[in-house]
Amino acid sequence: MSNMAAVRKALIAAAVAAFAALLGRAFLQIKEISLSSREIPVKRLNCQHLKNIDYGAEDITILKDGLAFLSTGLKYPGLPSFSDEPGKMYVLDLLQPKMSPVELQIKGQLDLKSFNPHGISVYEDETDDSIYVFVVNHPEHKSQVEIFRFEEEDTLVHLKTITHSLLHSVNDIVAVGVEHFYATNDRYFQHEALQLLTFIFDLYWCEVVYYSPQEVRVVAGGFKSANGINISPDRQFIYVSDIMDHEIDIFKRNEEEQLAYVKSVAVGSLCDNIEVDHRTGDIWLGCHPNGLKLLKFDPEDPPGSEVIRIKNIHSERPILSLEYGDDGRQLMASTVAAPYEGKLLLGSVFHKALHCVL
Ligand SMILES: [Ca+2]
Ligand SMILES: [Ca+2]
Ligand SMILES: [Ca+2]
Repeated sequence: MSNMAAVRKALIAAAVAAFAALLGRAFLQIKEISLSSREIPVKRLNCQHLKNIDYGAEDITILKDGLAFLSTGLKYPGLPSFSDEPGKMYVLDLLQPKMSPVELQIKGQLDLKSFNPHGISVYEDETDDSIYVFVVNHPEHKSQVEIFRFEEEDTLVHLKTITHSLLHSVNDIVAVGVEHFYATNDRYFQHEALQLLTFIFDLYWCEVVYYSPQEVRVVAGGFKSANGINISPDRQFIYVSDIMDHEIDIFKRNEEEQLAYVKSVAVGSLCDNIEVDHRTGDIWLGCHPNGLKLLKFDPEDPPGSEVIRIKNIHSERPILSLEYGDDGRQLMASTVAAPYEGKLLLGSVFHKALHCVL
C-alpha cells in the first residue's frame, strides 16, 4: 500500500470514528433531554373536554374576573397538527355554567389566513379598564407579536404587529404594559439541524428579550430552550420555563427592566407554559412527561400529559406536586394548566382542551 493510500485510510477511519462518537453523543443527549425512559405519571381529575377545541389550545390565561383566553390551532415545525385551517382565538367565561368557548372575531388589518397563534398574555390597563391581548403569531413560521384590544363580548381589535430581529423564535410572552412585554426565544438557530446541534453540544444560547416602543434588548440569557414565561402577582419576579433543562428559572425585575437571576427549581419534566394563581402565587405548569413520544407521535403510543404545581417557589423549599397525569388517552401533549377558583383549564399543542374540577 502506498503512503497516500494509508493516510487516506487513516483519515477515513478517524472521520468514521468521529461521526460515530457524534451519533453516540446525540443519541445520549436526546435520550436525556427528552426524558425518553420516563414512565408517564397518572393522576386523575374530574375533567371534561371543552366544546369546539379540537386542534389544541397551546396557551390559556384567565383574568381575575374569570374570563379565559385560548390560542388554538398551532402549527409548529416538527410537531403534529390535525387541521389545515388557520389558528383561532377563543374566549370562555368561567362564571357561566355553560363551558362553551366562543370564537373571537378579529377586526382590523391582520391577515387571518396565515394566523398561527402560539403563546399569549393579557394586560389589564387599570387607568381605563382596557384589556389588551398579546399573541405570539407565526405566519409562514416567522415570529411576530400581535397586540389586540378585547371588546365585549367576543371581539379582538387588532392594534399592532411587532417584528424585530431579536424576536426571532418567540414561544411565549408576558405583557407588562400596553405595548411592553418580555418574550422567550425557544431556539437559537432557525435551521432545525443547527438547532439540534445546540442540544447535542449542550449549548445554553437562548434568550429572553424585553420589548418597549423605545427599546428592544436581551435581558436574560443562558437557556437551553426558553418556553413559557410569566410574572408573580406582585409583578416583582419573572418565571421562565427552560423546557429542555427541566427547570423553572426565577428572575427579579429591576428598575431598568433588566432581569437578575435568582435561582432555578428542577421540575423533572419538560414544562411548557406557566400560569400563576393570582391569589396564592402558586405556579402551574403544563408539561410533556416524555418528549420523545411527542416528537415521534404514534397514536398507538401517544404522548401523555402532566400538570405540576409549585407552592412557595421563593422559599428555601418549594413544594412540587403532581396535579394531573394522563397517558394521552384523555389529553395528549399538555402545554398549559390555568387555575381559577377550584377549576382548572388544560390546553395542549395539537389535541384538545379540558376543564377540570380541583
Ligand atoms: Ca403565556
Ligand atoms: Ca436553565
Ligand atoms: Ca409554549
